[in-house]
Amino acid sequence: MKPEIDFLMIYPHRDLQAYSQRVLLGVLQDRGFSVHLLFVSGTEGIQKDDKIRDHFLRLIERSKIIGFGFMSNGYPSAEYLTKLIKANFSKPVIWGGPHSTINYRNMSGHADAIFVGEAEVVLQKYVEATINNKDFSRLPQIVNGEDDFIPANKDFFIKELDELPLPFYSNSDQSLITPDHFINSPDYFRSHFRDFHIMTSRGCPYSCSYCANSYLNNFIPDGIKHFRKRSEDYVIREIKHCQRAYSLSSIAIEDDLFLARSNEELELFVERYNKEINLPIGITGITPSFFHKDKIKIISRLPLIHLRIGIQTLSAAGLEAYRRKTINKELDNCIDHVKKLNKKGILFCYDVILDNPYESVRDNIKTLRYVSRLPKPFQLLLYHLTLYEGTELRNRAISDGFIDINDLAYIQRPYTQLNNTYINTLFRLIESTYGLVPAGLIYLLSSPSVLNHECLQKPIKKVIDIAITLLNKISLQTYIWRYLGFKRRLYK
Ligand code: B12
Repeated sequence: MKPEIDFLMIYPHRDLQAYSQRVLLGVLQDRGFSVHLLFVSGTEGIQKDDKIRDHFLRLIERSKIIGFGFMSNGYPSAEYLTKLIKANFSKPVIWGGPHSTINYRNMSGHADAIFVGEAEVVLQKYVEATINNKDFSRLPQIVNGEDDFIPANKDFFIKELDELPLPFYSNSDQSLITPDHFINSPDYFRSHFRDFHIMTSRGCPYSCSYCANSYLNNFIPDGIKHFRKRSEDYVIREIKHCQRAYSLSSIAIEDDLFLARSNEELELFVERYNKEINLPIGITGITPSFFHKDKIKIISRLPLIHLRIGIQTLSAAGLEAYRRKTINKELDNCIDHVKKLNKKGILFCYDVILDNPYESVRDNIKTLRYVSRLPKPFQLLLYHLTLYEGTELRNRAISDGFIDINDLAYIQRPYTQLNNTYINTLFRLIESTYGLVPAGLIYLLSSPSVLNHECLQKPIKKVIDIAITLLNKISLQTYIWRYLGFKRRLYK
């Protein structure tokens, strides 16, 4: 008989990083509770395969409390699995994460309790109370349909992130369910957790209208800073702790804004990182407005492999709609540094958001032409604009008739699935050639003489679509990367 689990955390996703869920499990483990982390990548396996369903139900049977942590795209899986658990057991099932925080008022709960906001303190108190059969109805941040909702207060929030115990990084006490397999071998986790995504801070001072961040800030009580950083000492300890459990080959800093740290803080981090870790490292979530020359100089001393910059759009209409009017300014001033780093084999990745109903084709062309001139090669990451609950732009798009609130499939659309338009095909051409397609050709293909003639666009689009399929088949990246000596493999 396998040991009982005090708290089973289910993350309805295949991404083994599960950062927030590991932070919460770290806290519970530190308080002496036994925990298990289960990844469920789609529910097809559990629905169709009796053996996989049995594995799932056996894990539930061993657990005292079951929690789900998810974003909006994980909601359907969380709902399905909760119903399945409730049909077979009478055990407490709770939900938390950004989707629950934003939507708790209108979630037709199958869960016993929905947690609102950051939960390091309240979850631990809830688990303590539930396991000891004590009352938890006076705890804040919990919606359970019976008691009045008590909003967050600062005694239940982490003021300094360094106060937290280290997250749960372990190669045991984890399982993964895919459509075809149930996996719980420590070796699998050790060898598949290679690239460690770490968050060295929380929050973002910007309020881009497509991001739920500013809405999530409403759930941070007075007296707690919206933007909080971990010290470099904590970050280094966390990486070492993770290295003990997994065979890490690289690190990626996933903060909204790593470069918002002061130059002194960055210096300190670089010094300790190089001395004590020295694994290849990438930084994502770089906002152009923080991409200053002095900061670039400091981070260039790291064993850098990639830098990812959120451009999103260059058009005035797009920047206005996104509330990012001043954000892209610094990028132009740093192009020389980009070129230098690029030559050293550091891969630049640029995020661009497409399919914004508030942008015209002319607006898209501005972004397209700008991107085509960036120092090459680079990786272009194209996103279909999906407006999640709680975002300012979603409310605007609903009142302007661009989103049907009854369309439940809306939040399920993968962000990689772009609208099939001529202009998006040109973006995809840049994407699949890693920017190597000549800017002159992009200018020609986006010139009025083509755009004003639909009869021209159709055959050109067809040819480019075929070329893109072929390029993807021959895996151009491997050749380019080998030829140029690039250090970073690409984002998938
Ligand atoms: C880093 C990040 C990612 C990373 C990793 C995320 C992670 N933590 O696992 C990556 C790049 C993988 C990612 C992917 C996506 N992300 Co993201 N991401 C972020 C970002 C920048 C930080 C998230 C974070 O770690 N915050 C700090 C942690 C501590 O906070 P937290 O996650 O909210 O967790 C706390 C509480 O929610 C609660 N909690 C969490 N889980 C549970 C479980 C239980 C049982 C309980 C009780 C409580 C609880 O306690 C936690 C600790 O205090 C945020 C923006 C932001 N600043 O929040 C967007 C954000 C969370 N992402 C968002 C989105 C939309 C996505 C994607 C759906 C994008 C896409 N189209 O594919 C995917 C979904 C991937 C998935 N796992 O399902 C949205 C979520 C909005 C929503 N309505 O769900 C945000 C808010 C940004 C935005 N665009 O508005 N993301």
